[in-house]
Amino acid sequence: MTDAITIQNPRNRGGSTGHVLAKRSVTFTEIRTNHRVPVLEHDGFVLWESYAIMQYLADMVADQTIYPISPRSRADINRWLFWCGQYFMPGVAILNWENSIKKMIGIGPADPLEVARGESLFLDAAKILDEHLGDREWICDTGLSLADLAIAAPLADQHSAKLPMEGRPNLQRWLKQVQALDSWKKTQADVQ
Ligand SMILES: N[C@@H](CCC(=O)N[C@@H](CS)C(=O)NCC(=O)O)C(=O)O
Repeated sequence: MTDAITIQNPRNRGGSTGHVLAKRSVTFTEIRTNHRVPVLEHDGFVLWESYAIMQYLADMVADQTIYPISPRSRADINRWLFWCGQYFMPGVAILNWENSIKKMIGIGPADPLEVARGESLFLDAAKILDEHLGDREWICDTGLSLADLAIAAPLADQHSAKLPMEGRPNLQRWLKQVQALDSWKKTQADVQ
């Protein structure tokens, strides 16, 4: 059992994100059922899939506003979380792998065919999000929500992943707005 919530972080594999663990009950290898990070362990409860983790953590905070409990508000936020996993992340993941991670771990140059595939997927999804953000401050009507945080997170690597974000002014404006949040800056400082 632990006295603190642990989130296994991709940039700090096998360790915690800086939250101090009083005691560890399990090793990362034991809990990484899906062979991916992040994984949350909270008092013996193990949870993977980042959006499920975000929802769980939000639900534990009284009076939070980033994941409101009304069914329609939740449905709207959930819609964008599913959209992100299904349509936005595939392009981001390909470009991150080809343009950034392969170089970082020294396994050769980017594959141009894969880069083209990633760019095409990314551009299709970015267009939809950019248009959606044209007349709104945040992705969902209830204000800043888990949808903004989940979708902005992979864009932190936009330069190293060479994500084609040019010509998407609403997306750029929204991302700057997320990155200007105090909570965002605090988290970024922890992972750098
Ligand atoms: N849908 C999953 C994706 C998890 C995922 O693909 N994580 C990557 C890092 S961002 C990973 O663990 N890759 C394998 C590795 O790095 O060993 C989630 O949102 O948690």
